[in-house]
Amino acid sequence: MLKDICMKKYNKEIKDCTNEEIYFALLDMTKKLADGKVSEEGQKKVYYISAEFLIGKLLSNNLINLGVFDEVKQVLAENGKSIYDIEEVEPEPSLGNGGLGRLAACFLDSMATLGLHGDGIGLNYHMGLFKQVFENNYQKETANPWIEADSWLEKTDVTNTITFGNLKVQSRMYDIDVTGYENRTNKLHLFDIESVDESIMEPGGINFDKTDIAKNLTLCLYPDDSDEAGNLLRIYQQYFMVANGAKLILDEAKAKGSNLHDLADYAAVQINDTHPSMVIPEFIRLLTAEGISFDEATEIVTEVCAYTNHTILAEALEKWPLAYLEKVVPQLVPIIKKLDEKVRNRYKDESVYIIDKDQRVHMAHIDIHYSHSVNGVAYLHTEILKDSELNNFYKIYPEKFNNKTNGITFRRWLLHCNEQLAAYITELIGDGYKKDAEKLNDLAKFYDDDAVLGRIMDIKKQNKVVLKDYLKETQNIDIDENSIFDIQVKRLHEYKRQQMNALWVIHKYFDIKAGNLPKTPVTVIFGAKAAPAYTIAKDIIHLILCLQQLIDNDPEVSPYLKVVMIENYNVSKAAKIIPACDISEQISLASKEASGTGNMKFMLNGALTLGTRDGANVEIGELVGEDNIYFFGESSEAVIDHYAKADYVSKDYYEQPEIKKLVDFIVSDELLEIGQKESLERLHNELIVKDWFMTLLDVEDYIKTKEGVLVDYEDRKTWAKKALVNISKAGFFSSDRTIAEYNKDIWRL
Ligand code: GFP
Repeated sequence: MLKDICMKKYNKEIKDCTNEEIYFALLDMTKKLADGKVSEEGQKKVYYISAEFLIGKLLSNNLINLGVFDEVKQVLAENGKSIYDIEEVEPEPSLGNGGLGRLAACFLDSMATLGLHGDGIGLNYHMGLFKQVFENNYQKETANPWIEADSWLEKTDVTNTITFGNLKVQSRMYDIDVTGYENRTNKLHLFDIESVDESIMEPGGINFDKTDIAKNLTLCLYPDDSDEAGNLLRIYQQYFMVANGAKLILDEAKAKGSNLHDLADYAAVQINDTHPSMVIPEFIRLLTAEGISFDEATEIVTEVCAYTNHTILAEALEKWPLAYLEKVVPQLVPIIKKLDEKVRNRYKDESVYIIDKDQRVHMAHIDIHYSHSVNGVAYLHTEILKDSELNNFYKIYPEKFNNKTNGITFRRWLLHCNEQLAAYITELIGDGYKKDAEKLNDLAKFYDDDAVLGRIMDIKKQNKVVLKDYLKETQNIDIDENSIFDIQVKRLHEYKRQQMNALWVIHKYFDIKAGNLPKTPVTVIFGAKAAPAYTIAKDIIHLILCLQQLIDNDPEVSPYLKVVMIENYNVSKAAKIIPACDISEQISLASKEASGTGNMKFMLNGALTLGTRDGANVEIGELVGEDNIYFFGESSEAVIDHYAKADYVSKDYYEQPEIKKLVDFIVSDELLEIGQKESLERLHNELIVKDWFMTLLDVEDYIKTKEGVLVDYEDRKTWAKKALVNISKAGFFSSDRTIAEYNKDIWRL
């Protein structure tokens, strides 16, 4: 088929085509194959609405799911081409920020794989989040355009006029095929404005006139919200997403025969975090306009909608000033007020009101009152929601609360990113695990098989070489494949505590200087983007980059320790980094990481977790057993207690000489010579006087535990066994399992 397409499109043989030409030919081929797999519409359909879909590059993933990857790879090889070179041609859409968006992408894959009719609804951000570049050891944000004339996006005929206060914009829906693994094809619907204007972006940066909504609405994900215009723009985006989504959902239901009173028999809507929460009042607006009473509309919507909470951080639970909503979506304000009134009539407890005394609208409260399901994303997280964060709601609606521990798609995070390991697993236990991930448990019979353990370590080594070559090529960085790869890749946030890992680096630097040389050198790899307006997060990146430079230039230390900050960490880079990892850093302050999904990707690829008892780490620990994971740090109960009593004083920890030495190194002459004084001093001060996420509380135990991990690595056979235990127990974390649970308990398709 590829041969024919190349002939028809370029009048050339495959061998004579450029990589770009082959990429576009494969794009055509994949779309055709995917279209052939669109299955019958059932009566009921799931709509997963999300501000982010971090889908990553799609070519290889689609080829795998369509069952033609090996064939295509071989045909290309026969023609002197490499699928991996072709992959490089594809631009990566940056339609997400971190775990939240990547989860949405994994879920789309699993819905299609399980044969569920489930589509995604989101926005077509032309510049995505941003592209991170390092300049003077600092993060700089630049635009990240990804849409080409020919891409996965298919222009559809679906258009709407969306009305805000006194502004109207024309929307259009674009579709991306979501191919299931040997199953149906669903759609990701991305809405755009017809009048978007990329030329309003400041050259080389990410700023633009935030008030020019008709031009900027779908330019960027998470535009800077440090001022009113930025907040209003986010509300414009959110309403634009849900207004188009709600219209689509009602149109599709009606086309299938719904009289709207029975909407719940036709549609299940999953609200991913609070960004899409306005879909609830929007549905009510549309249903009442069709003659349905307000009360009945509210009941219908509650039956249709379900809400997923991904965080307990107060700052991340959106609260929009009513005045802002009045400016952007005045048509929703009377509905929101009525919804609030209903709550006030029923409950005395002010903490569950939708509109608070400062006239701010709590979006999550709309979701909880007017959805039939509220779920957390890991066992511990859901328990914390029930017992503390959302306890007042749990007391009212115990039946709504449920847990759905996150998962990852094994197609991308094993079959694609670690072909060798996948092939070896198939050799050992057959390929049943590709459809039923729990079959990985069959690897248990090889725990003590030296030959198998040896192969597992060999494959790891080869993956380390792949990463080494990639870093050399892309960032001109040299790393040693014989060193221990200790990796922390995730969004930059103080609660995820990259700063604590940096303190370990400082500790190790001192240790090596004192002559305590590690048996095996250590390469500490970070990858993280910081939100543009999050100053301390950017200071942490600055510190890491300064440490990288300091150590690189120190011949005493550099043979034993290396720090690497990956530039512009994204899905494609993750696919190269994760299979090469030995130690997976999951070191958030206990209670703060709702689940984590990187932790699952690393274990599946045979890395051992060094982590706190937080999020899904707890479940990983239960599955692999305490011998096969390294836990440290205070428990979530202890941390929650510290917050309740407000008794954590970082200064008290800082005064301990061992800790003081590490923290003060941030403003040492050595680092000030490399870095910016203002930035390093700010971070230093933050750790001493605030340290809201309690770095200094856990740093001592972290260092002690990490040193123990390094010692354990010296016994390679035992290490390999632990790695194999992790791989064999990862089946539970397949997003196929998660999606099956959503369907059974919430959507009921
Ligand atoms: C958020 C939470 C994570 C969680 C994901 C998906 O991700 O703990 O695993 O959502 O539920 F914080 P980030 O966007 O912070 O990575």
